[in-house]
Amino acid sequence: MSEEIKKVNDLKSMIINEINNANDLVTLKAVADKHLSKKSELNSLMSLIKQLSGDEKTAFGQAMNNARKELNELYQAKEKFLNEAMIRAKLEKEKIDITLPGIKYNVGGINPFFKIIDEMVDIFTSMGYQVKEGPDVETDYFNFERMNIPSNHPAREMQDSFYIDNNTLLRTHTSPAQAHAMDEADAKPLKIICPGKCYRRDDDDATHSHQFGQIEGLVIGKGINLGNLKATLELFLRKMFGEKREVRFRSSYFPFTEPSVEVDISCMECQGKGCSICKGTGYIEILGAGMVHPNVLKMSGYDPEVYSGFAFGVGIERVAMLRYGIDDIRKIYQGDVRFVEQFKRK
Ligand code: FA5
Repeated sequence: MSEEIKKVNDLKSMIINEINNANDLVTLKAVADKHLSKKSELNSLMSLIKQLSGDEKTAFGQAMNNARKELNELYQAKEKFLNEAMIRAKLEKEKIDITLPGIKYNVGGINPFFKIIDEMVDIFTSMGYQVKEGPDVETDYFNFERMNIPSNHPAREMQDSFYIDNNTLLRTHTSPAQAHAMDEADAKPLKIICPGKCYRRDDDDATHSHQFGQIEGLVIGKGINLGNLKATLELFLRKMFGEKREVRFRSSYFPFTEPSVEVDISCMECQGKGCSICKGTGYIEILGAGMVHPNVLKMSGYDPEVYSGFAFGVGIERVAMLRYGIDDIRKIYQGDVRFVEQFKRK
């Protein structure tokens, strides 16, 4: 064996050792970069061929080719082996014991406040209403002036309020959302509901809270009349409370509607006989409504000689109380899971 071929074989043996000793893919790649690349020491031995004679050249060339082939095959086999070993180790680590019991996630209930909003939105959208929302923080102008309640009007006192500054307050009812919607509608017909929160300095008791929800409704068009309002509310009340519940319409007063009505439902606790919750009346009031006052129409850019409309404001918690037999409004806000769990998702 020529000295040149011996050099090739010695180097080959050394590289085989290095490949065999590489126990991870990073080390193996480093060995390949060093010994199997174009500029490797093994390839540089090719320059020895110049000093060899004919037959020796052939033998040397063969030895070089065999060395390259053998080393490449060994490298590929080792790479495959290490890859498989890595996957095996990963699988072993991530092994799942399918016989273990699963983790049980408790599904919570939905607060009846939101259940009623969803149900009312379903009922009214099925009648062609669109849902709009107004801001919780209102200006005096939208909360009162645009609702035909000027600064000296006694109706302001009934909604004694939380002010942020002289001109800004937490809205006392969802009715100002009417004015925003009418401004946006640009004197065109409207059919909307606006769910949201309201705030008043009311003393908290079984049926009153300083923070409560309302759903405002507003329909404006040509020839809209009180009969339309009554039919709409009756349909809503029947869908919400069923056929058997007593419903009472009373005439009332709101500065922004004329004529005005209020609607009561027979008390869930005493079925109309009179108890402490309904304060002996047998009924609980759930909404105020009426025909939109001509002044409100005018302030919102509608000609009251051409357009008319009706509006209503329904108390969300009161509907929830009457619907589910909740005897105290405060239970809706207390966050007691035992209470909310009774209103499981279907
Ligand atoms: C109003 O707020 C009028 N904006 C309703 C309206 C809209 C009339 C459109 C005409 C046209 P009232 O103050 O009566 O009206 O409140 C309406 C409903 O909100 C009540 O029937 C009641 O269900 C609910 N509500 C009022 N105050 C409270 C309170 N402190 N706690 C819980 N619910 C309340």
